[in-house]
Amino acid sequence: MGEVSSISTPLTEAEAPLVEIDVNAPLVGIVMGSKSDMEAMEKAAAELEQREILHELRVMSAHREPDVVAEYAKNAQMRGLRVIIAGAGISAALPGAVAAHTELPVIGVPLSGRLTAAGGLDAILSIVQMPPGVPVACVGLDNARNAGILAAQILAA
Ligand code: RP5
Repeated sequence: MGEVSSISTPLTEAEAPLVEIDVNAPLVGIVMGSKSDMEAMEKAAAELEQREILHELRVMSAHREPDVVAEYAKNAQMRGLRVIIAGAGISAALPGAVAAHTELPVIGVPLSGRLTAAGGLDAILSIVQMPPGVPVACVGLDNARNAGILAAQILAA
């Protein structure tokens, strides 16, 4: 385990859980529905790398491993993550499934791939058409680079 931040002034209720967060903890979680998404999603990681923003890459499927996704999203804020980037193709439920379990901003990346219908429109609509009250930001098709830049902008705001 790495260094732990310390605060000498009294903490508010909201600040209290933060003292345990490892200072080397990732700020951005990059998740994707399949290993086959990795090549596209690494472009988000490259943008964060360039800006020296700590991040992690994980593969987890909303449909094949729903419990893993729920657990990851529920623990994300407590682990120190501030933004989650989620990429998926076809019936791209992952960004929405993550957003259902966290109040952190979620950026969805619709991916085209070998199984896509309508050239990626399937994933675009799956990610964009979230129900009111559960937002997911959506970048362009296969544009994980923009997700990395947007995550950096959110962190800088
Ligand atoms: C989606 O299904 C994944 O995000 C991926 O884009 C697509 C195909 O997955 P694989 O069959 O390659 O694992 O859930």
